[in-house]
Amino acid sequence: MSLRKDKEIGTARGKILRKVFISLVIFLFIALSVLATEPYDILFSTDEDFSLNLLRPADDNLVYYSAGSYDISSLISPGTLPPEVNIDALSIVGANTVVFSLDEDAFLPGVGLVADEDLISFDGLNFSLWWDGSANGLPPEVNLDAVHVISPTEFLFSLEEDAILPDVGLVADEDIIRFSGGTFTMELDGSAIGIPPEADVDAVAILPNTTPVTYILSLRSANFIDGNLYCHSDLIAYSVGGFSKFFDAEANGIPPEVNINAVEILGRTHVPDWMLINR
Ligand SMILES: [Ca+2]
Ligand SMILES: [Ca+2]
Ligand SMILES: [Ca+2]
Ligand SMILES: [Ca+2]
Repeated sequence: MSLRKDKEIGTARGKILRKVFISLVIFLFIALSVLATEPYDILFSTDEDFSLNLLRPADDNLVYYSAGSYDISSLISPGTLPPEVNIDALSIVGANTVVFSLDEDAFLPGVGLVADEDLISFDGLNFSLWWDGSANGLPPEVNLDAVHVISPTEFLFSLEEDAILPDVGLVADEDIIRFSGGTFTMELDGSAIGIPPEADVDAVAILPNTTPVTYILSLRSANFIDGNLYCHSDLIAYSVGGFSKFFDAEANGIPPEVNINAVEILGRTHVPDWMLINR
């Protein structure tokens, strides 16, 4: 084979490699852009009543955040719950149906006494006892302070106090536990992944359609994780890659004294059918 032919083949190979490389760069750029711009809406509740522009959200309201603006959600309209109760955990489980928990035992219309470790559902008309905490093995003295429903029979939760649970044993208030098919398992061992033992996780959700799974967490009080300070209203993303700030509530107008104590994340483009809601 002549030197010239060798050169031609080399040049052709170089061109192909360059094209492959450029295509790869373009593909990665598009993939990363899609990831970065995936629009999410946030539904949350706070530990206290507060003022936000013209809104006056109460601790038993759900606040809806979308593209820089806030509204009080009509999923549980103001005045639906007794004014003395505080929602401390929330998840969307179906068309207009919210599963939530309260931070103290209370009487609810149509249900009667519900405990702070129970999960209650509201479909826009009626309250029902969705999951009876103590009947399923939670010590009655603990408070369930975070929930994320994965399917009608499986959910993640956290407790406000350290406690001993069936199947898993001692769980801490920064841990996330999975309840599935009647069995408790450790989903996220908080201190093992770097959350300080003195911190309490008070809200949990899962970012829709993420692989590996990305959890969204909030803390009850400000703490350092991996050298970064997260305050009580921050939403923190956690996946195998580590922790990052997902939503800075204070930078988005929430008064610094207000703690976000319940959260749900809604993907605008990839919401599972069973989670579709009218907002
Ligand atoms: Ca609340
Ligand atoms: Ca509760
Ligand atoms: Ca907790
Ligand atoms: Ca919090």
